Amino acid sequence: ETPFETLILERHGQVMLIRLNRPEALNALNSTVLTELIAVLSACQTDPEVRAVVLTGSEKAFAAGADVKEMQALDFTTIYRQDFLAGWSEVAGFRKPIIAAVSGFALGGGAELAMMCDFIIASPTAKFGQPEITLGIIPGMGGTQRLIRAVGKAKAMDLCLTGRMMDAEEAERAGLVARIVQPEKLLEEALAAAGKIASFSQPAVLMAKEAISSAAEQTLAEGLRFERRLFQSLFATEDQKEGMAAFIEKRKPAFKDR
Ligand code: CO8
Repeated sequence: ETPFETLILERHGQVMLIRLNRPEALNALNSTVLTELIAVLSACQTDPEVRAVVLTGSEKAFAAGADVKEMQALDFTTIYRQDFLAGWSEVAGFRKPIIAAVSGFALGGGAELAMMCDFIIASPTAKFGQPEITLGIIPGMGGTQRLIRAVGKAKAMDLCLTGRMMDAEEAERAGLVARIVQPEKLLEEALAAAGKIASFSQPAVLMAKEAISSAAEQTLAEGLRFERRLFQSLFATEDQKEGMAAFIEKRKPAFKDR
């Protein structure tokens, strides 16, 4: 009943589960996926009933990259004039929490899409890589920028220059993956994490995401000041009063997002 060609949507309480669904192409990201994903995220952004998102693929592949068959015939002036791939920044700009649940291949644009999410929960079968170099190109939606921030220069260079894949364990050790969970528990754990996040005061959740996301873009001094201002502003909310009163009274808080 989903109106989308490349996505399957499932509501789990206040969490929207988005499944990439192009099994014939290992969920390769073509322009339809981009258009549909932006439409869904934009709807999630405005829907007050959606408080967190989980993005996943299939057991075999989160996404095996940009769609090579779609890209093959493109030439420079065409993709430069349309600013090819610029649309993906809308995914990175999604303001509510979004968790990537990764099983199988997360390659090229697939790895980059996972890195646009706030954190990655992976099954032991997950394989991350930036194989663009093997195609005569380089990563184009953040691979050279987000990967180095996640795993440091040594591994970012290694992955982007050799095109090799790293497994879930290496990715977790390197800081790319937040948790590894058994394949049959992957979605359950990602949905539980998203559900937990959804239960907290939304202003605090959004500000936590905004503060952490800004870290890469400013100096430490500016970042600390930004964090402190956001922190201070939360004392203008009823939820701060409620959260602290509930703690002291040893009861569950009833947050109102105000
Ligand atoms: N694009 C299009 N089709 C793909 C892609 C892809 N990236 N990956 C797999 N497929 C297709 C295969 O062509 C195949 O189709 P068919 O049955 O019609 O031949 C089907 O999916 C199944 O794939 P395989 O038979 O190859 O499956 P294997 O299990 O043997 O191998 C691999 C799995 C190792 C993942 C292999 O498919 C592979 O190497 N895929 C390409 C990976 C790759 O190079 N990805 C990087 C693409 S470049 C990129 O992402 C640029 C980033 C810029 C951002 C763009 C964002 C939109």
